[in-house]
Amino acid sequence: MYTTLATGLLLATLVSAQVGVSGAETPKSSDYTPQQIADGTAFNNVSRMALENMQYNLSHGNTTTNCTYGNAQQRQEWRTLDPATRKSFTSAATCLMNMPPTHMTATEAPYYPGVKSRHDEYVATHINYTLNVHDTADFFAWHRTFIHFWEQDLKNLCGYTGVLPYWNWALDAESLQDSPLFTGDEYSMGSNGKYIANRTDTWLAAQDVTYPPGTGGGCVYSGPFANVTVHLGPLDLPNTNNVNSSFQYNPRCLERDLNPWFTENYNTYTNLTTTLLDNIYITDFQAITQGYNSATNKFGVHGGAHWGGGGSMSDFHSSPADPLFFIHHGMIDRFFTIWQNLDIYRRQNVISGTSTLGNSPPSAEMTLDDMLPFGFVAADVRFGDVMDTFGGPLCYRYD
Ligand SMILES: [Cu+2]
Repeated sequence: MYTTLATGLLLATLVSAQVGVSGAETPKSSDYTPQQIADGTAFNNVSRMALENMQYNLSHGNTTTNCTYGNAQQRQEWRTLDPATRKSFTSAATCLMNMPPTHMTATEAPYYPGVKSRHDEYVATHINYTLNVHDTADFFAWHRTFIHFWEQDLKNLCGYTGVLPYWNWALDAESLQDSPLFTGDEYSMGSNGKYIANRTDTWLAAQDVTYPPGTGGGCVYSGPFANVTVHLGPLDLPNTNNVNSSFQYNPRCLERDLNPWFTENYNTYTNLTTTLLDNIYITDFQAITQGYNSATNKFGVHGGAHWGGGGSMSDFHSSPADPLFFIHHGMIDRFFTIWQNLDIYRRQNVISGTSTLGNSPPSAEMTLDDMLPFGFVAADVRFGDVMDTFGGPLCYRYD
């Protein structure tokens, strides 16, 4: 009894010390002016606060691994990479597309006719678990781990020596088609899709939203990925022929349709900052990030950039076919990491929800002891081991 009380007091002391050092209260959007929210000042400010909290937490020995703030890999925004690193990044991504599958067995192969490459094993795994990793408790943790494995493959299978970059959509939100990511030169992420004129607006039943055509629509035509062949999907695209079965072989070009209508409505600094600061409960934060449970925000920053990329990126099931998926989810993971670290004691290990999309069909509340499935990508991972970017198999932070 005395021991418990003493421990409780000690913890209380440590927590209050942490609060004092890290800058007290979790920031709110009302702490900033609309201008500071719109121009990124607020977002950059809170991301620095999150890093300080993270550093403080780690420097006080709260980590159980040898991963430290100092030796963790530091992920950077794509456009801050030097040109040579960008090129080696896209070359390694292409390498996985040209490599035979590494996990699928000969016995399994007949059931997955569209899986022709190591990269396809990622696409197929995402297809297989789509309804178990979106609008679920493990949306953030599963995608965090999924892109971590891809980053490891770039390094271990394709000789990449850099880190996984992320794509800060807010920098491109107002004019996505002019982004340096998509210039189509050899140091870019490849071009937009070839422009297809005379298209009409599209109505999306699930969101009951009508959107205008984007600035591309056809095949990526220059730079990295201009000559890649996509094998799986699409399963859910409007205005197109979708495949009849999940893993059908459907060879075609990589398509994009950069669409600023989405990014200017869902991926501005105002969108990012209000989502980050106005949702203090994980239930709300994960839903609003994905555009669920909101009458006005039907896509969230997650859906906004998927549909903003368009083409292959907008197919719910097979979107990892476009390597852009992985730097998009790098930003989603950065976003989650900032949210966690803004109130690290309460948010590091908080989860909410089940393992079925929108809890349909109903399933059990997930726990941190549940195993997250990675199919052809890698062995399953314990949920609680990937809540911290310094824990379990992970050792990275964002800049
Ligand atoms: Cu996904």
